[in-house]
This record gives sequence, C-alpha cells and structure tokens, in this order.
Amino acid sequence: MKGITKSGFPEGFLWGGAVAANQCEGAWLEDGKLPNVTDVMVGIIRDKDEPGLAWDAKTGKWTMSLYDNKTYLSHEAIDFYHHYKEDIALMKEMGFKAFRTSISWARIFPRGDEETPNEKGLEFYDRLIDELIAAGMEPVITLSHYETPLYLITEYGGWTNRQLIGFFERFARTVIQRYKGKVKYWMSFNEINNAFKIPLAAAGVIGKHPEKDSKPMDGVTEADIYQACHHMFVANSLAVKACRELDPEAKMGVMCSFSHLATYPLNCDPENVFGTMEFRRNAWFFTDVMCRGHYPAYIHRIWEEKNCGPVMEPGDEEILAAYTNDYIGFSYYRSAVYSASDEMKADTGGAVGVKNPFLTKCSPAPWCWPVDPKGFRYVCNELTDRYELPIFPVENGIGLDEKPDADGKLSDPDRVEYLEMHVRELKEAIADGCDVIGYLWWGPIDIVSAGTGELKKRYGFIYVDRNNDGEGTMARSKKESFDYFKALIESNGEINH
Ligand code: BGP
Repeated sequence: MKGITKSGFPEGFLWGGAVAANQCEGAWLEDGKLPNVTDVMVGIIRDKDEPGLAWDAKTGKWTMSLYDNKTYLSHEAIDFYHHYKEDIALMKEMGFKAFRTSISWARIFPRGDEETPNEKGLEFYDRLIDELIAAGMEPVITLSHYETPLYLITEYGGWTNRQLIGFFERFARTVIQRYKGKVKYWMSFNEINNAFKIPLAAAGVIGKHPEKDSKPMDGVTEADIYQACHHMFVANSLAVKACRELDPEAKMGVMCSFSHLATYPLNCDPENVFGTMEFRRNAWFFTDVMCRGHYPAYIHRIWEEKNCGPVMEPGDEEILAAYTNDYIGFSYYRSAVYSASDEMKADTGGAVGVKNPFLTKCSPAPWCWPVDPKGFRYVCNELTDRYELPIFPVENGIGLDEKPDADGKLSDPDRVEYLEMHVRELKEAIADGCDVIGYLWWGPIDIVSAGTGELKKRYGFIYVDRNNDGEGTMARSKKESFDYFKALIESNGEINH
C-alpha cells in the first residue's frame, strides 16, 4: 500500500492527543470570556447533576444559577490557559505530531451574537497555535466541543433557534480566516450524534415553556432535537463552505461518537439483529447527512410517525448537498450489546446494553467501560465501506483512578495495554484498506471528565496534581505510559511487546 512504512503505518501519520477547551483551560471568565453551556454543568450526563440554570418567571428566561453545594472543577480545570507552554513541551517530548483542542467559542464571541470578536480571546489561540506549530505539531481544531455560548441558550433558546446558524458561521469564518495556513484539520461539532443523549451539551437544546420549578430539560421533545440538529447540519455545511473559500488547503471534518457503531446484537434472533440495525442508525444518521449530503430514507418514516420532523427553509437541502465534510473524525472507547428486550442506556463513552461475556476487561468501577480493540477495527472498516472518506480517530483512551506512589512514581500498565491493543487493531484497519489520517489519544494530560465532571477519572500520560475537591498544586508529572507512547511514536507504531 502507498506510503506505508514497515511498522504498518503511513509516513506522516498524525500521532498525538486530544483535549477540549472546556475540560482543560480553566480561566472560565478570563480575558472577556463568558460562560458556555458546559460551564454550568458539573458533568454532561443527564440526570446525574442538574445544570446550574434557573427559570426566571419575571424575564421569562433561563438564567445562570450555579449550585453552592456542587464543585465545578472545569472552571479552573488544569489551568491549561496558563500552563499551555509547559504542557506542549511535554507533548513535544513524547514526539506528538498533532494536538487536538477546541477554540472556545465564548472566548471569541463571549455572548455569541456579537458582530466583532474578542481580540483577547483570539490572542490566546494565536499563542497556542504558534506554540503547537513551533513544537512540530499539526493543530487539529474543534469549533465547538459542547461549547455553545450560554447566552445563546438563555437569550435565544439555543440551537432550536435558526439565528444560531449565522452566529456559528461568523465564528467559523473568523477563526478559519485568522488561522489560515496554520490549521489544516478542523472539525465542526464534537460528537454531534450525542444530541439525543445529552441534548443540552451536544445540541444546545433547552425546555421552552417551563413551569415555575421545572428543570431545564423538562418538556424537551424529539422534534426540538431534530430541529436543533437540522440547524447544526446547515451550520456545519456553511463551515465547510467557509473553509473551502477561505483556506482551500484546509479540511473540515465531522466529529461523532462512534463507539455506538460497535453495537452488536445479543444473538441471531432477528429481533435483536434488526433492532441493532435500527439502533446503529441513530449514529449513522448524522454522518449520513453530513458526509452524503442528504437526509437518509429511513428518517422520513420516523418523522412522519412521531410527527417530529424539522422545519427547513428553501435552500437548506441544497446547502447540505453542496458542502459535505472532507473527513470523519470520531471517538471510540468501547462497544455494547443490543437486546430487544432490554433498554439501551448511554454514557459519554458510548452505548450501554447487555454485558458482553466475551469481553473480560473493562475500565475500573464505577465507570466499567468494556475494552474492545476489535470493535475499533470494526468501526474503522464500517465507516470506510459506507463513505469512502479519510477517517481520523481523534479520541481513544481509558480513564483510571490513580495516584503516584510514595516515590512519586505512577505505573499505569492498564493504559499501556489499552493503547497497544488499539494501535494493533488500527494497523489492521489500515491493512484492510482504511485511509487513516492519524491517531489521537484522548486526554494525554489528565483533564476534567466530560461525563462526570471529575478529575479522578484520569486518561493522561501526564499526571496533574489536582483532585475531585479541587485541591492540589497543579504540578505535572510523567506516568510510565509516557515513555511507552513516546517509543510508539518514534517507531511510527512499532509494537514492541
Ligand atoms: C467524549 C468527549 C470527551 C471526553 C470523552 C471521555 O464523549 O468528546 O469530551 O471527555 O468522551 O468521556 P469522560 O470524560 O466522560 O470519561
């Protein structure tokens, strides 16, 4: 195969890591930034912690109202905003070829609806992106990693409001223009296909007609979510258009959570097989629209039967058709098993169904995400077969609860094993014919968990001294996996043991 080196990976393969602004930067109100949606959430998993929003009957609007008895670790996070140089130097030491983060929308347009950007916010990303390039890394940028500015939700009602398309387009054009020639890989919305699972974080959807004591998600309907998704699809296409016009060398990808695609039927009972197909369509739906440029046939029946189809304006479908994405970015953590007689649940890692007796390893309790490297190869192949586009796993990793020993050492063999097993399967996927751009480890430095808002769930090769109560020095130190990943990158993916 063209350009493949003896390790099985192509030349120029983008090894590296990924984070999100809201999970690492901290400085949540610094230099003009205003809150984004995840700033009022402890973690994004619904029903665990209510978002800090209260209904103000006088104004008839939601307002920020943080809970005194909850810790919002993301507000300071790991203070990447001030530590980025030190952190990038450590990634450079590991030999990273790429680093993914998001440009926090609310740093650039603090409310979201301004005409002109916040220069101080842009200056931070000027420094960050230049630092990455100087360290030899390709910056991979997500436009919104669950980061809709909160004002757009409280004042405009979020993505169900069509006006957000224009606000997002302005944001996309501003940063694409600014980082033209510097950023080659963009992605529009992180895990857009989590819109149904976590509608507030992933699709900025909020209840519209709450009663006095109602909670932010009360009254949210499927129709609201499809409407928000339609607006996000158009906004995504306009971001693709902006990219083609402003920086034709750059690529605009989608970003989906594709652990969902690794959902297997419990057995060959046709009910389970067909149910699995339908369940997987919840994930396919998003790339079907964004990569093929039209709504798939199967969605029309759902819209009709549930009366939940979105309102579209003339010209929308033409925009979707004309501007499809250039590559598929995705996260993969785990697989799931579908049984028609059991309810499927979900967490940030993917779907949660019946226990798979063939998967004997999982991440530690309470998270217990089953480890399934073959599922990774399966997803890569499925995506390639369906869309024939380059694919880019931009999140893969394992969260562990760990502390340095008395000598300050941190041994993490489970992380090394997880990494090795997934890289091995990725190599197979490349041999299968998948066009894989790179491999980005999720959270190469410990950050705040998206799902639960903890710091105790650590993904890093680099340990950060801060705990769930927010205590610690913020000092960074290397775990044993640091050297393993370094060696893996140095050899372009050669597995040594
Ligand atoms: C994905 C998100 C990330 C992330 C990761 C791990 O869903 O894109 O933001 O954090 O999952 O999830 P968690 O942090 O809940 O362990």
